[in-house]
Amino acid sequence: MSQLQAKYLKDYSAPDFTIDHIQLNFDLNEPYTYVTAISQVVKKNKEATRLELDGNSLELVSVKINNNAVEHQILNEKLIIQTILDSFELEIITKLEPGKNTSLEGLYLSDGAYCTQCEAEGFRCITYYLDRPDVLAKFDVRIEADKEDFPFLLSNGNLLDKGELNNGRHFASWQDPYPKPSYLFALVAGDFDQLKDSFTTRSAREVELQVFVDKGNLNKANHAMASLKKSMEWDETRFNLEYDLDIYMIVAVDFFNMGAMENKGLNVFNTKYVLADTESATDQDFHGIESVIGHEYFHNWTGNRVTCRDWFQLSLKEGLTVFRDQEFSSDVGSRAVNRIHAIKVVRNQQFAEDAGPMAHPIRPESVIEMNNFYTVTVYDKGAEVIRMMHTLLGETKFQKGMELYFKRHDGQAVTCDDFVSAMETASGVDLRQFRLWYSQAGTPIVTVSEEYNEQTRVYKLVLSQNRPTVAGNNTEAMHIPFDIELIDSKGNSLFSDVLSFTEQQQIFTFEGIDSQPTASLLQNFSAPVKIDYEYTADHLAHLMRYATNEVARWEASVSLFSKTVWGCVAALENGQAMQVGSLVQDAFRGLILDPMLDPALIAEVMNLPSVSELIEQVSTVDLDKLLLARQFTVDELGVACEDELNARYHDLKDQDTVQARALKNACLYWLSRVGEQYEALIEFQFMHADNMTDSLAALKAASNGEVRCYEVLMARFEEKWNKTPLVMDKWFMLQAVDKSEKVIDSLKALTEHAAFSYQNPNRVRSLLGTFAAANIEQFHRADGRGYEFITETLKLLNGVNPQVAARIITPLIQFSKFDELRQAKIKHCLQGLLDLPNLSKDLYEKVSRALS
Ligand code: B3K
Ligand code: ZN
Repeated sequence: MSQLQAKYLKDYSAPDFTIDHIQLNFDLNEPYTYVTAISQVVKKNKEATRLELDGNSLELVSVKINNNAVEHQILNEKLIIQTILDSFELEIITKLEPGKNTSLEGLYLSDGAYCTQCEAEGFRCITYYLDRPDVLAKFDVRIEADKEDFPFLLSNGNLLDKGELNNGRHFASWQDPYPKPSYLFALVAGDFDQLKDSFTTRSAREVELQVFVDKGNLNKANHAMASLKKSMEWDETRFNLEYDLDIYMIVAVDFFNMGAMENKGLNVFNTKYVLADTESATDQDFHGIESVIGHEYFHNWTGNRVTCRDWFQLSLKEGLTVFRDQEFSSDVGSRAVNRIHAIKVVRNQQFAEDAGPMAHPIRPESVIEMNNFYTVTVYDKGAEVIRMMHTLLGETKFQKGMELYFKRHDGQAVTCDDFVSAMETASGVDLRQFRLWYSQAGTPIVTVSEEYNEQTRVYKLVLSQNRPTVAGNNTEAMHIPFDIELIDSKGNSLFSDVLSFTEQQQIFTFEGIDSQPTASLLQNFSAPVKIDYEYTADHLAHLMRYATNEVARWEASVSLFSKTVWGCVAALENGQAMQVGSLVQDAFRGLILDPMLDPALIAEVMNLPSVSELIEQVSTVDLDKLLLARQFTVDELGVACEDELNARYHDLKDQDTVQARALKNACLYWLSRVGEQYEALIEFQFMHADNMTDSLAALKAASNGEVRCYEVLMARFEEKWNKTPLVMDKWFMLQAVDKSEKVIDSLKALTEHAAFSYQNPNRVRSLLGTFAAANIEQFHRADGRGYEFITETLKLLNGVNPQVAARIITPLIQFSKFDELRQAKIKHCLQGLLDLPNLSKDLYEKVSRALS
């Protein structure tokens, strides 16, 4: 039971002992692998006599201190040794069964290759250790394995030695010169295709670059390699940061719990974020690869060179590194489109987390299972917090802050507060109040009202802030950078700047304003808050046309669409007919044909807020009415804009750019429901597509329009791709969002599909995760079968892979906005999980929080 107890940030204390060097020897064998760990332990607290080493599901073979067997005990998975020595050599031998490890944490086999995942606390599944990020040691690693099956033996740092052994075995020795916490350790052993290249840093050091992929996939590794080189160059130019080892390796594996892992010099990646060619991967996949490769690379400084003191500080590295990867994508691509994507993640997923049982500040204060805190709050809201500092300081001072941060803390394990202090000292900007963003959870709501006086020509904006109480600590007013533009009736910009909103209520006065202006509020999503302001449709249409900021124009369209949908919901409630006014139709018509706008941005606007995005805007929802109202609005707009959609589609159809494809396919999607006549267009695009972006878009349109050829196209697609797992994931995802009643039965049948496996996280997320997260209609069906189906899945996954289970459960615990009947059905399912005799900590933490 003690395993299920929370740990608290306030209880942090520095370790009594540290380890400054470890020699790790792996004797890789099936079914048993032996690991010998020889650590140099140093006592830090003179009073301490009890060394407690973390472990998890380990079989201990032996323990020695200075080469002598030593008395020890194992208590709650920890190895405990009493000692009076100030420093000593500790040798521990453990015995592992990687082939049986389906949790994909620690050492496991992925398709016949050994690999590791240690963050957050997976190293303790390999050996007993001080498995905490503030213990930094130099690692030497020696790997032995069969040469034929495992020709590549990889670990962190530089290769020191390799050679042949008896019985067809061989070895390799690696040395990482940079002290690191155990979570950054990695080992890979397997047979791969290898893509090699090199990068010359700006101080003229030659770095060897290697990407390892499953045999036969070499031609799909080029984009990953190009992305790596782009990232290295960008970090030098924008952040003045150079790579620090002679070699950088990326290994792609198909069995992986998340996107990728930034192990020092040896990143391990989910194949999804490495493998791509135009035939099998979409433009979006290409973009995702570039951004994740960038993210992991950027961790080398923000995460590895300077790491976290404890796991509560996770946002120190993740928020900052997400900010860096977002800036990278924006500098090398469209800033507006990238910003819109980031805003959507925060609004739809992070706000939902804030409103649910797992709400936590970006620096959490209590944790049961650390893996549960790799969240949109820590990552994406964390990045918004860094972005706000960037807004308040400006690029130059922000970079000075970064420089000071590295100067002070290179080689250390530090806190979020250390980061803010560096920013503060270097810039001279007072960030005392700003620090509340690290400790207060929940989404602040900014209520906006305005006053205009024609006589005095004074316009006033009154802002007040409300903070939801999460864990009773959100009592202080926060520092909110509030970006606005004031626009006159002719569309001229009158004022544009970031207001520093720091009080509970604050009035901002603008003089010399000739007529009532239209305000564009919280431009660029300058803070992760919600706005409470009654926009009129005219106001929004004006902003859609005239706001200087592209993101603000997108924002206005989102609000206009949402307002229309909610208007339809109200009509349904009052027994009136739903209506989509001509103003809205005209606004969208104008937009589709706008020759001045980046087509990708228009596509973004046409990607209308989903049901879950709409739910985020209200505190309770009548789901059935919302579904009807949204579909009605979408269909009306499609019919109203048919000519424009059709024209734009044909205009773009032969253009070979990412932007053109994005808009063309957005048009096809809208047209798919306009009438049967578009079935042929969809089918034609599918049959003639020479790239995955277009074929998948045709399938999505076919599914959305419920056209007759859908099943035939899906069958063709399956036939063509059934041996390519990443493409089958796309097919599984389409199956999962099928809105028809029979979907649950189909999904059950698909779990028997040859390409599906409960042990593979990508497959599970595509088929089952997508159903829970994106098929609102069927997951939330009134009879509760959607909940039951996912609960059954979770019971199964609880034993196979708790981390994956704990990700998939998210939509099931975010129920507070739904009606009582649905809530009761969900709670019943959650109770069933809580009653499981062997419920993992991962699920326990989420389920118990949801039910309490
Ligand atoms: N740091 C890893 C995530 C580890 C998740 C552990 N459950 C990838 C990343 O954020 O770059
Ligand atoms: Zn990261």
